[in-house]
Amino acid sequence: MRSRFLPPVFNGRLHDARTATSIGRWLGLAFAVCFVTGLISHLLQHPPVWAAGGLPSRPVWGYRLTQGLHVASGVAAVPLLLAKLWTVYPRLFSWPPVRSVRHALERSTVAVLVAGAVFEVATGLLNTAQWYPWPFSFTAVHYAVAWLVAGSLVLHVAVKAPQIAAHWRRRSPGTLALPEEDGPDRRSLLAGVVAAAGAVTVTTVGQSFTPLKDFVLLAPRHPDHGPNGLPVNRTAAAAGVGPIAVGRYRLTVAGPRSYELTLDELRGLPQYEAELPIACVEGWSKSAHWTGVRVMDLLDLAGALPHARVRAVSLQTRGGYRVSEMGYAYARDPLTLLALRLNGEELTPDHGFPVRLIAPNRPGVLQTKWVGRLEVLS
Ligand SMILES: Nc1nc2c(c(=O)[nH]1)N[C@H]1C(S)=C(S)[C@@H](COP(=O)(O)O)O[C@H]1N2
Ligand SMILES: [Mo]
Repeated sequence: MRSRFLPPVFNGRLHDARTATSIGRWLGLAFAVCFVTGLISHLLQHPPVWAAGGLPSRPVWGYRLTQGLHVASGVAAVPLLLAKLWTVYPRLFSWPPVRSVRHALERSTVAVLVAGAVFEVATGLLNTAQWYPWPFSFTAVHYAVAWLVAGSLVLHVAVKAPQIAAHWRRRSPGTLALPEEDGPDRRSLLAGVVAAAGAVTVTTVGQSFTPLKDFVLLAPRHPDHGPNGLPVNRTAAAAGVGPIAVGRYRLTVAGPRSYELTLDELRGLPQYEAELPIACVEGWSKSAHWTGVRVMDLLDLAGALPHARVRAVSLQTRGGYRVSEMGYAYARDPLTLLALRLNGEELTPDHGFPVRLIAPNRPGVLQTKWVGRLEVLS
């Protein structure tokens, strides 16, 4: 039966189990960091009802750190995943394609793992470029497939445990050449892969890790580019928010004792300052200096109960990020502001003039701009 189809023969070191394991552990580490930080991001953005109230508002830089790690590990996974796939692709041609039920199950797990991993890395990367060339909801699908990848990765590691264990004992089973030591070719490949992962990380991580901002050659954003010295994620024009007439602006606080404030009245309330980052889920973050009114003071004026949840509603009339909710830990944090000023100047329209929410340890998508209404819930 093999006369018509002769599968290619690969017996070099670079395609053996040892190389696959060497690259695999770095890839596994990147995926583990990506998965855990992704879960944190999902929890903070879409908390289950029972957790929503008490989500921690500290440390103030928490979300900035975890989301920065999420994007950095995802970016580093690109060259690692490509190298890993190149190392193992000869197995696509292994003959016969299925040897047993167990083998069939193992291969289908790997198929799910490869498809899921490529999907996660590719959609995540496009997300950092704010490009969504697909019809489904990015967050929901990226999150669901992450579980698929995590599950098939655990199975894959379990199935490959003997090879992995042998790797740590510095033997290489299942190869024709049985190399006892690493040859120069394998060392070069590993060095090249690690260098590529390092290079893509260093040239992108500056969009979140400001000390490396001068190296952000491959990142979609530079932390210094934007009005008020802060990048803009969605401009007022893109959000469909026209010029806001100061004389007509009112902040409505709806609660047990509802009231309205003009912009001048807001400016007349005690002003507080906070140094807080915007940490965008699309992969950039930057700290900024905010001045404004404390949300807790506005809630006290409205007679809100201490554990009340709060909803901030934007003057923006359409779009997914016009509304955000916060539990009491955020609402009562003295650093949670309705900001009027940013880095010593009045907010620019693109940063949410006249008033925007800024709270510690929170995804950027929830830092609602152009706030017109605060609602005390339950
Ligand atoms: N009303 C409204 N608020 C919004 C958004 C939006 O589209 N509409 N975008 C959010 C996102 S995704 C981020 S990262 C931050 C960015 O704030 P900045 O543009 O002032 O940097 O604003 C958030 N607030
Ligand atoms: Mo964002």
